[in-house]
Amino acid sequence: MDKGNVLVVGYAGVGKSTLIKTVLGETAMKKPVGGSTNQDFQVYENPNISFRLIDTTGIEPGVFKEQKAVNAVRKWSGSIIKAGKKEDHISVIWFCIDRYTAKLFPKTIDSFMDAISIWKNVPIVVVITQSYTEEEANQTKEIVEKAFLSKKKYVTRLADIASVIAKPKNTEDGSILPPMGITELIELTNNLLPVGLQAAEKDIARYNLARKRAMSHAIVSVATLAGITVGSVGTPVVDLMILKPTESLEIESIFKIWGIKKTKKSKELLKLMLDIGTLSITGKTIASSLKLIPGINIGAALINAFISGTIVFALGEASSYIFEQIYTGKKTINDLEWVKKVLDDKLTSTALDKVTFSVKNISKNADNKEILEAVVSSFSKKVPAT
Ligand SMILES: Nc1nc2c(ncn2[C@@H]2O[C@H](COP(=O)(O)OP(=O)(O)OP(=O)(O)O)[C@@H](O)[C@H]2O)c(=O)[nH]1
Ligand SMILES: [Mg+2]
Repeated sequence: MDKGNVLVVGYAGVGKSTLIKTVLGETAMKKPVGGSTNQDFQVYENPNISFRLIDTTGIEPGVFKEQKAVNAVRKWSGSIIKAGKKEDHISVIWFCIDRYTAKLFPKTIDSFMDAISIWKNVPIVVVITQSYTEEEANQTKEIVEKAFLSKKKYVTRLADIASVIAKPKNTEDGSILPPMGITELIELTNNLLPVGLQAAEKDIARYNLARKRAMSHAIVSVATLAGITVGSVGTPVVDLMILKPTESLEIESIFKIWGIKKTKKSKELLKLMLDIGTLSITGKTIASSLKLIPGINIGAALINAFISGTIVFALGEASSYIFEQIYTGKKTINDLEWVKKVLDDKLTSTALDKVTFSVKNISKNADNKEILEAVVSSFSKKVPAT
């Protein structure tokens, strides 16, 4: 399929590459496409989406470097035009900015517009990255709008302002801020492409389903790591109630990804899921069955960390599945019996088998990352029948 090209520019370190990875997926990021040897302009694509993303080296604040970055974009754009290949032309520009660099924007908008001046009528989307609170996002938005309003010729170029979080963030108080705004950015970018390049609505919907799935997995990883940390206690038996806050954040964050409306019914559903998550499987059951396995030579803290990680992981995977089924309309929010069954299956029998099978592969002095890997790989492996 013919694709649009989106040039991703902005200040250094605001999260351009991270955003591209979330929009296109890890695998797309492994290898840039095309024969370009220019390290400052890397082209990435995913075969299933209507546009490529061109990652650029960030603009360092500071006069000399800024001018250098401006010249680099001008020169590169000029070379694209000169080469005369229409399929390489830029169709949309994402300008990435975060709450810190926003303060510099009014002073740098002229250089920025100068850098992209070759792409005369190309729409610009300002992407506010790492947009953790609405208040910060709004302040940033206001600065951006004002700067674009400062000159008549700039006003018409600003097509939209989008706020995103590209990667879940763990805060110090232990909460999880889920990714957001990604599928919306994909949709609005598709709509800005020349009509011939736009993907059909159903293709975009299918693609965004895959993105939501990937973002759910990212949350499950972050939450599992938190569960491993919390659960790493040296007592013979782990009290699973200590995982409740982590599990609650995990379920809530995944719920947000799927954009299901928060109603009385959905709150009930979340509560049910959390209750099953903390109660259906007891640490005692797992811990005592572990003792029956010959050849386990890791300490109680590691065993507990692994059990905790497994439970948070299994709950997260089950939640992702449940919310996806509801989002796609295959199940409804009223299907509580079905929800119970999914959770029971995933948490009780499956988790127990996986724990007892994989715990043997953990080394004596494993760190939390190694335990996370063991948890994840135990779920991707088939457990042999015993
Ligand atoms: N948690 C979280 N971290 C982010 C997010 N976006 C960026 N980061 C982090 O911010 C740092 C910089 O992100 P990059 O994606 O490398 O930024 P960049 O704009 O490509 O930087 P340059 O290529 O140097 O211009 C990395 O440590 C990222 O992990 C986000 O949405 N959430
Ligand atoms: Mg980068």
